[in-house]
This record gives sequence, structure tokens and C-alpha cells, in this order.
Amino acid sequence: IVKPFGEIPGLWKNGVANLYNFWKLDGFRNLHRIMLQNFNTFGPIYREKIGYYESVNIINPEDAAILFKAEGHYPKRLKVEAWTSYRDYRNRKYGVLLKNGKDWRSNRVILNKEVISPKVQENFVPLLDEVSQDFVARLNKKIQRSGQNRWTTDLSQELFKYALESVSSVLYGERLGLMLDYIDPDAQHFIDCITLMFKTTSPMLYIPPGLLRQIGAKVWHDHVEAWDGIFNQADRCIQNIYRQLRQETGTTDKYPGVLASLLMLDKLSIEDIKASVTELMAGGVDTTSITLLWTLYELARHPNIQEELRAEVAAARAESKGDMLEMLKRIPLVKGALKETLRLHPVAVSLQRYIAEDIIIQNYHIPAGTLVQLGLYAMGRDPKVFYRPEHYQPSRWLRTETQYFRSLGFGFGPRQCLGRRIAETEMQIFLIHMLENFRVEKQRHVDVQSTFELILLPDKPIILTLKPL
Ligand code: HEM
Ligand code: 2DC
Repeated sequence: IVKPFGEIPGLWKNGVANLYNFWKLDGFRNLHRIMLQNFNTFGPIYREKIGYYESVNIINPEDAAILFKAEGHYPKRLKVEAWTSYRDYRNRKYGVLLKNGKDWRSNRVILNKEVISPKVQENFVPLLDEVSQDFVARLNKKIQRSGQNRWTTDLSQELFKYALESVSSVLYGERLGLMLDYIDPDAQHFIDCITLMFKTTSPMLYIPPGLLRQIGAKVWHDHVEAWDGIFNQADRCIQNIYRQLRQETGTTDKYPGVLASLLMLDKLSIEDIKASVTELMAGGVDTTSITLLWTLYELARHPNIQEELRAEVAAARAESKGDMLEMLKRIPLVKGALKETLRLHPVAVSLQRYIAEDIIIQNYHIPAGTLVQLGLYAMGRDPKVFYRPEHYQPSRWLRTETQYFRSLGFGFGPRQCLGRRIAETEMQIFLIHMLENFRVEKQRHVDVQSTFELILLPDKPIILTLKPL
């Protein structure tokens, strides 16, 4: 017999009191750990209300399957009000990230063709390969300058530049030049703005931005400043390409990048294109760079796995005679390593959907319209879901049973990450070149945890040593 919605365990009766407790636990930075703890207390399903934000939380892959079957034709995730408020405030259009319903779907279908279809992925490979080669050259220079045949550093700033250079080269078909010695201060400002934008978003998940704006809160002002910086820089890049395209006469065979392809396709309005390309540019920096940083950290902690991956890459290089597209088909362990990184260190703590129909999960009835969250961070660390979850083990992903609703780092279905193919290709090519050129080592035994700043980030600097092979 199915139990009613009102009997789901959890703390959902007093949103204000729960917000207060959440704040006392420093929940703004510990969201992932609080979710994990809630699953331990309440079991595989719990209901929660923090402030005005109400949800049902689940953890099992089988329940995730039920959730995504009920997401409907226009899947909708939790509305990040800080982001929509900024756009409303500045009169800017929503891109694919923030649109919903029919408008979302029509934009997304067109964007899919230019951003995530296997056909265009081939175009990205040479562009991303070039950026990675330049990154390796840049690191070699740093190693030489150190005079010690090694470089010990916190790579995060370098990785932000690498990620921005990569995503820009795919979007604009042009290099920004971030792998050079002198770096455009505007590009650096853009990077800083993205970090600030994420950081200032998380408190506004629980306190309405409209209210914070009225009382003139610093967090709202910082947030506006961050998005202004992001939009200004993206506008500059977009205008630049737009101008070039209008001046150009003859057509060349060269792949012109996502933006020019969308403009030439002429199926979306310029304002819609601008809005989504800005989101792609902003979404393409901290996500891949942090995932790569975590991967290097895990490979430094597991030298044997690092050597296994290096051997796989060497064999793939030999078999494909250096053809990068072919190489990418021969590196299952490298791909497993990236899945393993996202299992233990997901960018998104949770996936969420407002369900389109009534469902039954763990024998509880959940009505249509409810916000249901899959605790991605908690699932990745659940021993009932992953055998010995604390072990970083890329080879676990070679078995197909491991895959059923377990590899969800990029989300699921038609609303999954639009940047997924760019991100995967970029990260795989990065690891290929890094493994071919450097041994990565870790200094002391520092245990690095995650901290929540809308996306999950390392809670302290990760210091690595790179040694040329
Ligand atoms: C959405 C993860 C990189 C752009 C998402 C979602 C997740 C995610 C979990 C929500 C999916 C869902 O609700 O089912 C990641 C991870 C990345 C990454 C783990 C890298 C390791 C990128 C990159 C870009 C990007 C490089 C841009 C080039 C977007 C956009 C959406 C999105 C535009 C919204 C799509 C929509 O609503 O239709 N991402 N992402 N992401 N991501 Fe990513
Ligand atoms: C954060 O409780 C925790 O990919 C909230 O590239 C629920 C939530 C909702 C939406 C998620 C967000 C979390 C984490 C960051 C995500 C975002 C959707 C897209 C975004 C997962 C889990 C991200 C990082 C995008 C960002 C694009 C950019 C233009 C801001």
C-alpha cells in the first residue's frame, strides 16, 4: 500500500526554523555534507523545507530512473532566482540555461545541432588539441624558468585560463591568447567575475534576491557587478565575430566556431544567440577546470593509476598514428577517470526536476509539480550504490552494470548539460597531453574536501608538482 506524501520523513514543517538551523551549520558552504547526513538520518527519501525552498530528495539510481521518466516534454530544474533576477533587472534575455517550456525547447533543439551533436564534435577536436598543446608548452616554460626541472604550484588559475581559452576557441573559432605570457586584463577580469558570480549565488538560493536588492545587500551588488563583467566581456567577443562576419565575402572551408555557425544558420534571433552564447562562455570555465584539477589531484594520489592511464594513452597514440579523433576512441580508462572524478567531486551537488506527473518513489506518493532532487554527491559516496566508494577506481566504469543511472555528472536527458561534448572532449584531450608530458605528484598529505559555492570547489588550494617525463 502506497503511503501519502505527508508521511515522507524529514524536516519540512517549519521553513524558517530550518533555515536558521541550516545557517547555524554553515549550510551555505556545507550543503553537500548536510544532504549526505540527511540521507543517513532519514533513509533513501526525505522531504525538506529551507526558507521558501521545498523539495523531496532521493539517492538511488533506480529512483533517479523514475524521476527522469516523469520529467515531461519540457524538463524544468530548480530556478536559480539570482540569475533570473539579474536578467530581469538589466533587461537581458534568458538563454537556454534559464528558459523554460516551449521557448526553451525550440532554442535547445537548434543549439543541440551546433553544440552537442557528434557531427560538430569533430570540428572541436583540432581546436581543443591546439589549446592543450599550447598549455603544455606554457607549463614547460614555467618548469624551465624554475631552474629545478619541476614546477610546484596551485594550478587553478592556469586551468581557468586553459578552460576559457578552450571554450572561446570553440565558440568563436578564434584564440584569445591566454596561453601567452602577457594576458589580456579583460579576460582575467572575466574569470574573476565568474568565480564571484557563483560565490554570490549560493546565499541567494535561500533568501530571495528581490528582498536583498530592496535592503541594498552587498551580496546582491556583488552579484550584479559579476554578471555585468561577464556580459560586457561576452558582448565584446560576440560583437567582434559579428563584425567580421559582415565584412567577410568569400566562404572558407575552415570551421568558423559555434557563434558564427548559429548566426549563419539564421534560425534563432540575434538576442537569443547572444544570451545562450554568453551562458556557454560563462559555463565553460570553472566547471571543466575544477574537474581537471580534481583529476590531477587523484592521479597524484594514485601513481599506479596514473601509470596505467599513461600506458593506455601511449598505446592509443601508436595505434591511431597521432590522429586525435581516433585516439579519443581508444582511451576508456581516461574516460573512466573523468567519470570517477565526477562521482567523488561532482560539479553539481544535485540534479533537480519539477516532475510533470505523479510518481511513486520508495512507496511514497509524490504529486506532479513537486521539486524532486537527486543527491548526486551523496549517491557517488553511497556504499549501497558503489562498491568501496572511497576508492578512486577508473576501471569500475569499464563494466556496464556500473552505468545504469550512475553516471549523471552532466545531468540527464534533453535538459542535460549543453556543454557536455565540449567539456568531455576538452578534458580528454587535456589529460592525453598532460599524461604524455608530465608526471604529477602531490606534496604532503593534505586532505582536500569540497566546499559549496553553488558549484562544489576544493576547500583549500591543491598544490601539485609537475615533472617532465
Ligand atoms: C547544465 C554539469 C561543463 C553549459 C548542466 C547541468 C549539469 C552540468 C549537472 C544540469 C543538467 C540537468 O539538469 O540535467 C557540468 C559539468 C561540466 C559542465 C560536470 C564539466 C565538467 C559545461 C560547459 C558548458 C556548460 C563546458 C559550456 C560550454 C551548460 C549549460 C547548461 C548546463 C548551458 C544548461 C542546459 C539547459 O538548461 O538546457 N551542466 N557542466 N557546462 N551546462 Fe554544464
Ligand atoms: C546548485 O540547490 C545547488 O552547470 C542548488 O554550467 C540546485 C542547483 C540548481 C542548478 C545547478 C546548480 C545547483 C549547480 C550549477 C549548475 C546549475 C545548473 C547549471 C549550472 C549545474 C545544483 C552549471 C555550472 C552551468 C552554469 C552556467 C553559467 C552561465 C552560470
